[in-house]
Amino acid sequence: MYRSSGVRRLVIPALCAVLVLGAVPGLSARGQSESPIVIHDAWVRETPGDATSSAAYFVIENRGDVADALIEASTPLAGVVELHTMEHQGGVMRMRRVFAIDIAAGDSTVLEQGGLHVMLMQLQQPLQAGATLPLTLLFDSAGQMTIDVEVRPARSGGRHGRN
Ligand SMILES: [Cu+2]
Repeated sequence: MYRSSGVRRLVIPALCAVLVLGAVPGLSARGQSESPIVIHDAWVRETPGDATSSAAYFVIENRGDVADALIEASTPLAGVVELHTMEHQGGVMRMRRVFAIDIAAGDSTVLEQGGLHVMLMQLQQPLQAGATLPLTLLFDSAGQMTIDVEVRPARSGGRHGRN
């Protein structure tokens, strides 16, 4: 309200210029998928009983020419969200926090059960299959995006058919 329209006029064309430059390789017709980062097959595990933690999985595709990294994730439904990986430690698989998940240029990185995942803790409500959870992802280069993540039963894999 207090901002003069003059300032807005300067800011908006500048943003558009950045978005258009970013879109040159893909030349999206509707101009809404400017990001070189594309998320596929996003799902989050249903929570059994009164569990308050879960994990989200998806494939991150980097269609751009520069390497990128997922550095942060958040959702209003969880108090704490961390990036995790799984690794062997003395014969036991343990989760370990990581601070970046790299996606090479022109490549994809898979977050899946038994590997990289987005850990959701302090969930404020149970996650029931069929619901969706908004997940905001912050990339080092591509910036922020929010995706809808489908809640699926715990036993299903990340790549089962959808209907
Ligand atoms: Cu974890």
